[in-house]
Amino acid sequence: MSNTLLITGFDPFGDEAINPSWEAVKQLHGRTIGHYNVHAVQLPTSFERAGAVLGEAMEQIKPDAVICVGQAGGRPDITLERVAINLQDARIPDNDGAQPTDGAIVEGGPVAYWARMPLKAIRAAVLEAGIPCSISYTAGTFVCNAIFYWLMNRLAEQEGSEQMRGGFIHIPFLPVQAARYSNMSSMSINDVVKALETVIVHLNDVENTSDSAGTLHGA
Ligand code: PCA
Repeated sequence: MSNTLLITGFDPFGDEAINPSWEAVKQLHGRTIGHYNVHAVQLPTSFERAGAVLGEAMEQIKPDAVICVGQAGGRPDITLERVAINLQDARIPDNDGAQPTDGAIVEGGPVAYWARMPLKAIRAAVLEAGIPCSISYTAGTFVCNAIFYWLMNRLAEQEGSEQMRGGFIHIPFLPVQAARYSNMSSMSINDVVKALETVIVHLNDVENTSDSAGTLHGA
């Protein structure tokens, strides 16, 4: 079987000179991992442009699955996002200087979409590989949540994509970024790449619904 997987990373934003999501996904470009030929594309950290660039890439590549990856500075582990919400509310300007507050991503769209990945089975596989990983119930309200919502909305509306896998993964800072702060979490690029490889290999696993990923704190 030869399927195509589109994986995206973002360009640097805010005070950062690099974005670990792009540093990691570009290492996967052109490789065959599990059942997939992997194609990596960079998205701009822009509310206005990110969806258009992703849409264009999907037209060209016609992927069988899409995973978007973004930086979540301060998070200590790989976080598999469970839900995308129809809200953009930016704490800092994006790379176009835009800072939308309190707006919908898709006017009149559903409040939220679930990820289309077996998150618990994937989490178990990533942990088994020795890499810290958890399920997250918020991708925030910045560009990452926006592209996640945009993707899931597109998969919901596009004919023939009922079975398509799609989702969003946040990753920590790399050590070189964390070194500029005090007490900041980080993860090595090798571990991030290995985690993403593991996600791809297990993308079509049967979900382990008896494995609770619940949290008391919502953190
Ligand atoms: N992280 C940001 C947007 C781009 C990125 O890598 C976010 O979490 O929204």
